[in-house]
This record gives sequence, C-alpha cells and structure tokens, in this order.
Amino acid sequence: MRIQTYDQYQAAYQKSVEDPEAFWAEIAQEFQWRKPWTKTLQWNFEEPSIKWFVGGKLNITENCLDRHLATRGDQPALIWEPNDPAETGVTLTYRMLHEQVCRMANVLKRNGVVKGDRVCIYMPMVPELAIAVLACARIGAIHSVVFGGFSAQSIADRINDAQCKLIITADGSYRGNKEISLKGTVDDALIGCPTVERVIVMTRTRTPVAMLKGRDVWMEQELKHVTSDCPAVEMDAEDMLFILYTSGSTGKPKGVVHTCGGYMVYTAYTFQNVFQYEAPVGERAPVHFCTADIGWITGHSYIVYGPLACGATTLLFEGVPTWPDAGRMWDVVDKHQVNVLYTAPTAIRSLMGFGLDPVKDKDLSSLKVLGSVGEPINEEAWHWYDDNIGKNRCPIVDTWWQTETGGILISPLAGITHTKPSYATLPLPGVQPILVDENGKEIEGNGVSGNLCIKFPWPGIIRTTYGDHERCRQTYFATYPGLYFTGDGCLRDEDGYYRITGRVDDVLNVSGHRIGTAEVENAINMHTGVVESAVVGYPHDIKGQGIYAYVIADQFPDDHDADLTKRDILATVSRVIGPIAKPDKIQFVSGLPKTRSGKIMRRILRKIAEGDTGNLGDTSTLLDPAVVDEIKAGAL
Ligand code: 7RM
Repeated sequence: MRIQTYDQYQAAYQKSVEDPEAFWAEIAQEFQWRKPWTKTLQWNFEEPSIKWFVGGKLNITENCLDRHLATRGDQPALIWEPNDPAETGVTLTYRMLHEQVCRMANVLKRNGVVKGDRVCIYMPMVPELAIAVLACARIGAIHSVVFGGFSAQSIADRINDAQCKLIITADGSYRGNKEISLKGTVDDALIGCPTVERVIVMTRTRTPVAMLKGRDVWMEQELKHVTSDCPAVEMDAEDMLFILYTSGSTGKPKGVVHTCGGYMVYTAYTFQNVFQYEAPVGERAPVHFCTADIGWITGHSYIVYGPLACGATTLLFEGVPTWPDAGRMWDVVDKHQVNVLYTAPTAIRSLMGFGLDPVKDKDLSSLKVLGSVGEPINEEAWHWYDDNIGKNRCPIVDTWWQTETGGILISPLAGITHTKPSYATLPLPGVQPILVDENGKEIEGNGVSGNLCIKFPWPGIIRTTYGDHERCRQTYFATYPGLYFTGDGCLRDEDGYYRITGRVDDVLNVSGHRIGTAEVENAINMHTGVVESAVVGYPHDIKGQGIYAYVIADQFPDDHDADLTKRDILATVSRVIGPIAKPDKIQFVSGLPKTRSGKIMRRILRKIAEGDTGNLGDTSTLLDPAVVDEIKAGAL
C-alpha cells in the first residue's frame, strides 16, 4: 500500500487511471472485511450515485482497533496532551482504546441508540471525544460532530437537520486561559430540538450544570453499568458512517455524508502515503500530531480514522498554540517526540509573529515530516516552517482537500515528490483533476489556470448531503455536468504542478475555517435595526482572510452609536453562529452597489475591502453608481 519512490508513484498513478477498480480493490484487500464486495465501483455523476465496494460488509472500528490487538495491543494508539501543561495527560494503548470504545458503545446501547440512529457529539478535545466517535461507528450509529465553538443555534440547526436522538457533551471545556460552557449551550440548543431523548454529559471542568431528570445522564455513572464486551455491528460498505456539516455559498450548512468502506480505505491510504507513515510492529511507532479539532474533517480523517486504520500513534491536543506561551506547540513536539506535525498556515503565521525565542530551546529533532492544510500557504510561512521548524531536513506536504473529499486529493508524498513553496503539487493516485473555464470547457496543457474539478470518483468522495440529495447534485455536480466541482480556483504551472488559489464562490476561509458569506449576512440581518448587509473577504496577514461587512442600518448611527452598534452586531453574530464568524470590520453604508436586477455587485465590494479602489471595473450597470463613491470614502 505504501509508495516508496517517485517511479512507484508514477506507476501507481498510471494504474489508478487505467484500471481504477483493480487499483482500489488491491488496496482495499488489505483491510478486514466481514464479506467481500462483488463490484468495486458503480457510479454516475449525473444523479449523482457513487458506490464503492458494492455488497462488501465491514465495521470500521474492527479495522481501526480489533485488527491491531494481536500485533499492537500494547502500543500507544492515542496520546492526549491536556490544555494545561501542569495537568497529567493520558496514553491509551490499542487494547485500552478498544476496551473504552466498547464500553462507550454499550452506554449508547443502554440509552436506546441503535444502528442508523444519528448521534450529535459536542465535546472538548479529550480522549472521550475520539472514543465517542468510534463508539458510534462500533454500533452503526451515525455521528455528527459539532465543533465546540459553535453556538446553541448552530447546534440546534444541525441536530434538527439530522434528527439526532442523542447528544454527547461535557460540562465545559478549557481552551488556553478560558473556560467555556458546553452543557449550558446544549441546554439552550435543546429548547428547539424535539428529537433528542438523551444527553450524555462527561465531566471535564466540573462546573455546575443543570441535569434534567429523564433526559440527562452522567457519562461516568453510565460507564459503571456496562461491560467492555461489545461486538461490532456489521455494516454495508455504503452504509453511512457520519455526517459533518460544512458551509457553502448559499443557505445553511450542508450535512456532508461519508460512508464506511470507501472512507476507511481512502483515509488510510492517503494517511500512509502522504505522510509516509510506517509503524513496524514491536518498535516505537512514530507519533502523528494533527493540530486540527475533531470537529472539522481534518480531525475526523487524520486524528481518528486514518491513523488508527494504519495502526499509528495519534496525538490529541486539547489546548491552543499560544497558551501558556507561544512555545506550546514546540513543547508538545519536544515532550512527545512528535515525528509528523500536521497544522494550518494560520497557526504558522501567528507563531511567526512571536519570533524565534519560543522555538530556540525546544528539541525538534524528532520531526520527520511537516504538513499544511486548510488554506493556501504563502511562501513566507512555508519558508519559516521549513527553516525554523523542519530545519530544512523535513519535507513539507501542502495537502489540498475538502470536507466533501473525505481525504487528501492533491499533495506531495513526503520525501518523494519534489516540493515547491505554495504548491500542493500533484494529484494522489486515483485522483483525476481537470481545470475548466466558466463555460465548463477543459483548459488543457500547462501554465494555465481555471476552476478545479475532478472527473472520476475516488473512494472518499461525498455520497450525498443529508436529507437533501438534490442539494448535493446542485452544489457539486450541476455546475459542470459530468464533473465534481470543488469551488476552488487553481493554476497548473509549466511542470504540471497544482497551486490552489482559493475559493471562486462566496465561501470564506478564515483561519482555515470555512464560512459562507450568506450565513454571516443572515446572522447580521437578525440584529435589530439592520436593514441589509453584504459580506466579503479581504486579505488578512494571520487569518488568511478577514470578514468585511457592509451594513445598512435603519438609522445611520453617529460615531458614538456606531461603535456600540458594531459591538452589538458582533454579539449577535456570535450568538447566531459562533465567535469564529464575527466580522473583523463593519462599515455602515446608506446603500449597496446593486445592478438593475437587484443583484449585489460583490466584485466591487471585494475590491474596496481589499483597499484597491483605483480601478473598480465596469460600474455602468449599477442602479445608483453614486453609492460606490460613498462606500469608497468610508472604507475601513
Ligand atoms: C481540509 C479542509 C476546504 C477548502 C478548500 C480550499 C481550502 C484546504 C488547502 C486549501 C489551499 C490547501 N476542508 N484548502 N486545503 N487551499 N491549499 N492545502 O480544509 O472543507 O474545511 O475546507 O479549504 O479552499 O476548498 S474544508
């Protein structure tokens, strides 16, 4: 399964295109199937309908846990580093993790969860989060993890969309010097969630929480009533494994659905190859440290499923890179002798700002591979990472992928693919990228740019958007018929290397978090006195993109009121979505640049937000061109 030379990469790539079914069948055979599949792939991108390993039966936790017990039972599976460096962490061997997952699965069963039920998980970055995820998978329940920074309203929307029966949460969470309430937020959410029958509450901060009789139970109490014997439920390869909500250019976040067989094969294959992860039985396994939250796809695929499917040692960090000081990430690397570090450009840029002092006394010699994910990495950050963290001896893998792709699609293979700063380089085996122009016409050759699409399915591709298949078709498969459309712009240089240039739709990427402009506008518009708003992104030194909001208020506020109103708007956005969606800049305007048909010309607003007011292009189709001068004059 592991490619070891560039020639092998080229051969694997060629085979994956010429005979994709044989290519993936060979890889999938390395896993433990209860029943073999009868057809490797059935697909069309019109409906779309995509089925991998048709008729195959398996349980992903048998592959992530049971399969390793005989050979790696005593090897660390999961290392947990708490928020506070003074607190003692946890190391769970594969045997211990297996036992805990089985016990948690029995707790779910005791509380009425059966195969096919949806379970919401809203937890801090603690071992119990990974355990809860795997416990769902063990019994065939579909998990929907909601990032711990989302608001009560966001939780409620997600629970209702997926009709969850149960939610697993904690009293609170620690992040840096902050203590955040989780159960209180869940209580607010549940006022509007009739499908939820049970709440399982873990204690983390031991803050006082309301516990409703008949609905809320303590996780620690429940665990006392169960054994560690829990056979895995047999799943079809195409049964749902999980739902993960992600933002798009319109409407509320969509529930991206991944299924058991394809997702398992794809995350394991990409994990092993991109990071060149090798764990010889009986030796210390390399430590893989992915700094994402499990609430995002990166955490699902490269903290939990991919590493465990490969028998790796995965590190789970509860805290933040800048607390107690800006050396914390390097302390974690030093303390646990981390071998693979996988983080986001925004973290690198923010740590760059602290200079080299926090790095200088840290032993980073264990590092072998560095990874980047979530947003384009600028050359400066790439070189800083390479020079000061990798000491020019660790390959950097700039991995491009999406919630919808399940795993990495375009990336170097560490130490094998020649890298170029800011380039995701080449497609992985099984991935067939294509650039198209606005009309969907293929842009061939090198030294070109266009919209990035993929023309053939890979095992980790999205299957549907939960409860609304038509939305899946519309969003990803209708723009360019016959192709999966990523929403990203991309250039292919003279060497055929890919560089992702950012979203071409109305999706923002703020510190690696995906946020729809429409979502933020809706939240702002909920504030009293707001008539209308338009949100765009602008370049931000640390976050990659910042959020710029143009707001029409029913009364144009004077300077004093404007300041207060802005703060109120931020509070409203926090309440509706969560703090990550708060605009960085709010400009009050008396009108927005609209065409005669009533469409906001975002192109103009983007230019002004970027500070590029020199040439705004053609404004002749505007209903009221004067409004542009006013907005320009008041730009922040
Ligand atoms: C894994 C993840 C997806 C969007 C995607 C891109 C952007 C992600 C890179 C990147 C440039 C990268 N999933 N993106 N990785 N852009 N280079 N290496 O982030 O669903 O949350 O976001 O993120 O725009 O479409 S996601």
